[in-house]
Amino acid sequence: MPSLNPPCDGEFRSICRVCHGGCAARVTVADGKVVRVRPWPGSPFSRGRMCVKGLSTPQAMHHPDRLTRPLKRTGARGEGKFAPVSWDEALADIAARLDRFRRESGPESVALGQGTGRHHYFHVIRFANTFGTPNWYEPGLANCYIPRITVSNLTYGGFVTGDYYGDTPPRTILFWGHNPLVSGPDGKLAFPVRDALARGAFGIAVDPRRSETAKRCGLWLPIRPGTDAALALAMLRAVIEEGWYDKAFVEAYGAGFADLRTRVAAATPAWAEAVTGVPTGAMLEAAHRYAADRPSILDWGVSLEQNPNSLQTVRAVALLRGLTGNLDVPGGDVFGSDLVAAYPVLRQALPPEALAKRIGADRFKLLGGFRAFMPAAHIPGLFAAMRTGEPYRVRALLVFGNNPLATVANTRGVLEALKALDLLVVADHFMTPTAAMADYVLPSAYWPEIDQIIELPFVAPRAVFAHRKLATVGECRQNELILSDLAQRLGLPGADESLTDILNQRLAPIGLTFDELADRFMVLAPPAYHRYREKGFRTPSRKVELSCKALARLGYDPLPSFAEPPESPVSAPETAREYPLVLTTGARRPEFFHSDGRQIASLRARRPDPLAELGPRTAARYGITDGNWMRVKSPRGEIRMRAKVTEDIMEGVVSVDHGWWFPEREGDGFAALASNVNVLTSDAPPYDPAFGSYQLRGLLCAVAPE
Ligand SMILES: Nc1nc2c(c(=O)[nH]1)N[C@H]1C(S)=C(S)[C@@H](COP(=O)(O)OP(=O)(O)OC[C@H]3O[C@@H](n4cnc5c(=O)[nH]c(N)nc54)[C@H](O)[C@@H]3O)O[C@H]1N2
Ligand SMILES: Nc1nc2c(c(=O)[nH]1)N[C@H]1C(S)=C(S)[C@@H](COP(=O)(O)OP(=O)(O)OC[C@H]3O[C@@H](n4cnc5c(=O)[nH]c(N)nc54)[C@H](O)[C@@H]3O)O[C@H]1N2
Ligand code: SF4
Ligand SMILES: [Mo]
Repeated sequence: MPSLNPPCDGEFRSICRVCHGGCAARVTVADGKVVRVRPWPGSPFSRGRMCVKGLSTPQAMHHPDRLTRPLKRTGARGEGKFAPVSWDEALADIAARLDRFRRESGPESVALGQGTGRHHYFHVIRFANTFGTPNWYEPGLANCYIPRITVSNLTYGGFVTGDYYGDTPPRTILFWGHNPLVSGPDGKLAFPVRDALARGAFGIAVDPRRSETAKRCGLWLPIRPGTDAALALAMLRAVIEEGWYDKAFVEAYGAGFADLRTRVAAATPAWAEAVTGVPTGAMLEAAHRYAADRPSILDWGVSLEQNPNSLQTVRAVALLRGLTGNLDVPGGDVFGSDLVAAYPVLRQALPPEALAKRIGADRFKLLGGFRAFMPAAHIPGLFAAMRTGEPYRVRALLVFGNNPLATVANTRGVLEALKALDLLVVADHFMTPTAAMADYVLPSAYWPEIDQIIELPFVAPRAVFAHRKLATVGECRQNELILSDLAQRLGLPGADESLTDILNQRLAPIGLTFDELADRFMVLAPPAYHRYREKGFRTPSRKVELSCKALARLGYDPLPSFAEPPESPVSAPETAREYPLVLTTGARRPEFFHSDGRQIASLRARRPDPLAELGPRTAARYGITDGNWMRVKSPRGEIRMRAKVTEDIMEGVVSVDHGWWFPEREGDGFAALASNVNVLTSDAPPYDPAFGSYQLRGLLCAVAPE
């Protein structure tokens, strides 16, 4: 493993990974401690800026509550009593137990869980594959990013992100269920988006809230949560019937135009207005500008995926790019340039009979089947298996950087599942509600404490960066190294390969070793456009699949459609009598990354309490006043939030923060259920038929003052 960079004023270039953004940073190390983190100006993605989360890294790394030694449970499960143990003792015992479960109940009885987009992502998959278990999960996947990636691959042969970096600026940016000025890291960073709007791009925001991004847009389309597919179908229809689509492009590169035209014929603006609440005029202006005032970026978010019609919702929105030719053009949405090799996840090590046992794979073919982009287990089924032993026992769960008690739907069900396990191991930076349930809690490294490479933007990369271990706090270890140690103890395939070997393999296509890239810090690919003109798109038809044959072959609808959310005022009027408001959850906040960061004083001071946003008329009707505590209830449970009464949200909609727990209330189980929005959500069917997505946006709720 390479040692520290030669000291240079005690400052090193690195890449912030508090979120999955990747802002370039200058890290000051003194006496082995990270004392300061500031932006590094040379990255085209972060442009000399960082956010409050990244800048607070030294506070987090040297926080008095940080886990610095492995801990073993001494009390009853969940009692929160632990004693320090050595790494050797912890890992020897964990390995011995995993080996026993593997022999007694099959490798599929061991599951792995991980958080979103962390540096160790592919190493967790590698461990699962070589151990022989098909059951790993990440709480996003079915509900985050995988639908967007998979649909892009099926529709135009690759994932695309906005070209915020070239010489041609976008003229129009359509932000759909996405608030990148706050959440930017999904796919790109907030800063270039902010710059593009400041330089005059016309923004359009489809969002029930007038979000930070919507406030900088020329047009806001307030939408009833969960109805995005209806709006997209109507915009597709308008683009076709008004003749705003790019005729030359569609003729040369569109497959299935006539079928799509027939499918969207009934999606009139009046119908869509009745379903979505978006006024017809705004809807048509948005469609016209996106199609005609080019180049245009369509910047989409996770809202499109957190519903049981995620495949067709994402498809409907994706097709706007295909009809308007805003693909692979300067200032539009562009493909990446694969600079480096894929992470060797050793997929071939997983035997076919194990594949067949992956929970949910038989039903959700684009989440867990062989056509899936990154095949994973279906979370509701996996947690049910832990609770019930059906279809087989899942006895152990190893969790790396994930807090399912905060971030997975149906918190009470998750709690029961964790209680039923024979072994729960959690690697994290802090004791969390999930870690407090564990048999072993392992102290993990922060980003300045690890060696890794990162490609940006995610999944459509144009650059690769290296970050190198600069310091170590206590006995904290990088997750990849914890997994490699376990792999060696278990004698798994590939266990002899070091992390440096793996990174060197990945970098071979650009002719650099990890050490060499670490010295250079970043390698950028030159911009590339119009690549389809040579060989077409990377789809079976070599065209943009407006009607998608591959979906039809898998048994899914090749054309997009709308389905009313299963729990809505329209589809569940009985429930709506008691729960008359529409609930949406999880809109991101600048201070926190999901359930992370509540113990960092500077961040918590900016946002001390969990908020529920609602409009003034809605608040008045239920006696709720701004700044006071209130109750939010759903058919599943009840939580306590602080009311934020604001004009910047559609009346009748309540938007509730997610990820809340209270590190300061350790003696009280961190009050893990008190303000946790996933107490209100459900992991019960229906699910999206292709991805298994469940509903987190567009449910029903009621509110009351406290
Ligand atoms: N209701 C509702 N639920 C949601 C969502 C929503 O919008 N609404 N969003 C969903 C989405 S899109 C996602 S992606 C998930 C996210 O869900 P998670 O990935 O579970 O979220 P985090 O809270 O970021 O991560 C959990 C833990 O990772 C730890 N951690 C951070 N970095 C590292 C590291 O490098 N190593 C280790 N070992 N630990 C680390 C943090 O301390 C934290 O305790 O939540 C989902 N849940
Ligand atoms: N600061 C910060 N940044 C983050 C994260 C974080 O936790 N904190 N998480 C990261 C992760 S894993 C993800 S997935 C991304 C998510 O980031 P985004 O994709 O931007 O998603 P959100 O911020 O959750 O929601 C975006 C907007 O959708 C609106 N919305 C809610 N329901 C609906 C709906 O049904 N339809 C429409 N059209 N809009 C709706 C919300 O009001 C919100 O303003 O952020 C990433 N970046
Ligand atoms: S946006 Fe993400 S990567 Fe950038 S400074 Fe903030 S936390 Fe770090
Ligand atoms: Mo996510």
